[in-house]
Amino acid sequence: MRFINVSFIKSASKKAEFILDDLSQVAIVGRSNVGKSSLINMLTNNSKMAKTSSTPGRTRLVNYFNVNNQFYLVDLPGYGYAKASKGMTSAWDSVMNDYFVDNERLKVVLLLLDSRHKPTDLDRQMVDYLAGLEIPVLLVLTKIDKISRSELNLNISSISKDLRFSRERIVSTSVLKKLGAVELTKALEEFINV
Ligand SMILES: Nc1nc2c(ncn2[C@@H]2O[C@H](COP(=O)(O)OP(=O)(O)O)[C@@H](O)[C@H]2O)c(=O)[nH]1
Ligand SMILES: [Mg+2]
Repeated sequence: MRFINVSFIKSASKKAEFILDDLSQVAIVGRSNVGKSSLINMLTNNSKMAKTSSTPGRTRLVNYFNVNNQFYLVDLPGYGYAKASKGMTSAWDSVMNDYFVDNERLKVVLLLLDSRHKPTDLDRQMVDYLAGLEIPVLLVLTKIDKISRSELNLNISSISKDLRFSRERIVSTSVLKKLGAVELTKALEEFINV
């Protein structure tokens, strides 16, 4: 499968606006700035497909991209946004909860982690939350161009142990060096019928 025909469909700010048609969904989550929008741009070969961090407004929304009429790639709001007030955080929680709970269309979540850092408490909470809902997760390590291969290997081991993910469910990527798109697409195909 390749991301050939991709189009932005809509942004939803609440449950009533979610897309509920028959297509499968693949969601992308991770803390703000981890590289969600950049990864979407890389997968779709379009540097403008998902806006990057310069437009924070859109990062509060659930953004739907139709891929080849085969599934939706769903860009979810980043967590741990430094400037978010407490009220903002719980609004985030409730939209996310509405999105994840009883969502039969959702086949897998791509949880992005910065390859340079240890998972944060919020990352861990997200992993536990998704596990509790029995939603399959692939861990996507971002920005691997910023570390050496040996550092990457060490970090993969520790993240794998720390979050109890087998290495087969961890994919390393770099938007800058265009690495990991093929591996990630292959991993995705295990979860959606394309
Ligand atoms: N060096 C490097 N920078 C990246 C990579 N992916 C994203 N970035 C940068 O990280 C910042 C945040 O990326 P963005 O995609 O907006 O993150 P988002 O908030 O998760 O959507 C931007 O300045 C990107 O250019 C990568 O693979 N390598
Ligand atoms: Mg973004």
